[in-house]
Amino acid sequence: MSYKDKIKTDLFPTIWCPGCGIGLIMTQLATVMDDLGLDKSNTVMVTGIGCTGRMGAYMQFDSVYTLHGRTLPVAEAIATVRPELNVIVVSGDGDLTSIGGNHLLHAIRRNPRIKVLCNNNEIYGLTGGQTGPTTPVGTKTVSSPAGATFSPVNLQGLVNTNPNAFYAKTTVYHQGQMRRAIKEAIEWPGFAFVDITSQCIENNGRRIGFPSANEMLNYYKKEYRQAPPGSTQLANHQLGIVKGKPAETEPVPVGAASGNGSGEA
Ligand SMILES: Cc1ncc(C[n+]2csc(CCOP(=O)(O)OP(=O)(O)O)c2C)c(N)n1
Ligand code: SF4
Ligand SMILES: [Mg+2]
Repeated sequence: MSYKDKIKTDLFPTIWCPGCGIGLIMTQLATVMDDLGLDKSNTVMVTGIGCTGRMGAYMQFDSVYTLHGRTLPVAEAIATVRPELNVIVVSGDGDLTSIGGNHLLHAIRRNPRIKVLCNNNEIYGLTGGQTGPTTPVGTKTVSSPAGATFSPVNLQGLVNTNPNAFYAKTTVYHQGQMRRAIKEAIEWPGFAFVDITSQCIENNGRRIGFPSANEMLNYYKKEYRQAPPGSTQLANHQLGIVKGKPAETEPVPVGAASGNGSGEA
């Protein structure tokens, strides 16, 4: 088997712009799925709206293409009723942290056994490059021509509010590290979040001065550094994995313990 068997190459070329980072994420995800023996019988994907959300259509898995921002409750529902399945969410930074931000807070709190790959291009890519909650202060966008004003959300801090959760930071330049982060996330016995910095060359990169995707990738190469082994917190532009303490029991499916809705008195 090869990672290519996980991808519908017959649908190529994809709708993604040449030089977009999303394809690099798909390739590494497919490679890990191949290594771990993930296939249609044991895995389902859930994607959101945005350029990133189209990944589900290009992979050889059953997938749910949810409403904007609604990947996490859909994924939690699947993980609850089909606990034997691997549930993998692939979603944009806007989808997960803006319109889906409330779901993100509560998914982190409940520690469901779902794995989230966040394509963090620091922008709303599909809709033309508007400022989102991950856009760094000062970045010029179509909706903030003088530069984004507000501090971006701290994804690591949010995820680590649950001491059992898993957070990894990687970039599309660091392919080997990204692959390890995705693999460990899939193997983690609870909620795992992989925060992948990647380039939206068309609706972000060129506007902020990168002539091509190659320059953006070189920027990631230059700026990002591996965190020292055993780091429990990653500084800005540090790559690594911060693992909480695995939950002692498999996370209880949401709603299973209380009997709510069972109809019993
Ligand atoms: C309810 C709703 N509001 C707004 C939109 C418009 N919309 C589509 S994609 C998107 C943002 C996508 O950004 P992100 O999740 O970062 O994905 P990217 O395109 O960058 O991969 C927005 C606002 C929508 N489809 N539905
Ligand atoms: S608009 Fe940006 S995120 Fe969307 S496909 Fe093009 S480069 Fe990728
Ligand atoms: Mg985005």
